Amino acid sequence: MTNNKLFIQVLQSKQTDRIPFWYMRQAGRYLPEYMERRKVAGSFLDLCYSPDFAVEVTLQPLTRYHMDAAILFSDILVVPHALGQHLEFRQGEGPVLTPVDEEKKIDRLSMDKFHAHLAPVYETVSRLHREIPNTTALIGFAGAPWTVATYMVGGHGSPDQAATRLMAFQQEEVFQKLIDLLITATSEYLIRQIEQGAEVIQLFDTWAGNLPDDQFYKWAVLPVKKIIRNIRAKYADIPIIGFPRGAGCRYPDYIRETGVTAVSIDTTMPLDWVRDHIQPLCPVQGNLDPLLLVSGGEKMEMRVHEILTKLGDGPFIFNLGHGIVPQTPPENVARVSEIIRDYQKK
Ligand code: 1CP
Repeated sequence: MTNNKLFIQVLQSKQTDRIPFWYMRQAGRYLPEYMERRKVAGSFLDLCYSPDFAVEVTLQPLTRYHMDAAILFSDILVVPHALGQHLEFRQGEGPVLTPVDEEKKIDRLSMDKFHAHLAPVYETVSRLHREIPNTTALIGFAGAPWTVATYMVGGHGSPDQAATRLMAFQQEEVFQKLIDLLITATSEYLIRQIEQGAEVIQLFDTWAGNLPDDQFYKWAVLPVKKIIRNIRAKYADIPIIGFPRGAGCRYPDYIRETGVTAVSIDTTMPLDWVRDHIQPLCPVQGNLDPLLLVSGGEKMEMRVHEILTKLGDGPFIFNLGHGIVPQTPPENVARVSEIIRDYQKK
């Protein structure tokens, strides 16, 4: 049976008349209606764990821009939170966790209350499944184990993930234990999202690019491969998009080894190279620089056209190369959406 959702058709490598689009972090602080809701909800985590608010915030960008996909409003760090790690989001500081950097701290993490803790997220997925327009696809997501581990071990975001890379060298077996726990937790978490109606899964590996070769294979490729195997044992046909940000020339190996359905490419990837070396392997999603979406104007429009011309023969989904940033003018998002919608395939 043909799926009537454009986004899913492209993930099945089918020809489409129009290029589907959505934006990573399409819900969030650049939207005044989000800030309004966030104030009422209290903290960011309250927003994530309140199905009423989370559903509303997920739908806000769709009301404005009619993307082809909605992404569940949550965060990659609800997984460590549900495993028992302390987590808060401080104003202007981002996430703060109590570091899990020794074996005894890893041993204290547990799956016992995991699904009970995440029940509101499952509820949000289930409601979204019922409420989104019938031509819009619903994306569920999680962080890939490596990226989630960088926050768990370091206790916060960092530009070089040094604490975690060091742990992977100095206490490899202990670190492997943490990654194994994340493989189990993430697989179960995503399977539940699919049960509740997520039609596509995206795995965010924001910090994969900082890993040297052998480490990239060990911590970015293998864990994702195992998660995909676990999911596909239950849901053989579910499309899974990988985002190994910064993988560079390792994208093709990542695709072949992990078994992802499609990849999200970051801003650094040369379009000609992507067309010649990645699109023959799988559908591609990307890769406008989020800062061009801030600056707008002719430069932004020219780049959008260039991306569409070079990758638009497909299979292709228009997106950014990383998430929307808070200072983005909403009218620039409207303009890019309009250009993509008007773009006619040759
Ligand atoms: O309101 C606020 O102040 C919170 C800002 C915010 C938002 C809106 C955070 C904190 N997370 C989110 C939502 C979010 N995070 C989504 C929702 C769906 C959507 O796309 O609309 C998704 C998919 C994420 C994923 C996420 N969280 C990633 C992976 C993708 C990426 O952007 O690299 C990462 C690394 C995080 C961690 C995180 N959460 C929030 C912040 C500020 C950060 C980054 C911290 C850092 O820079 O290290």
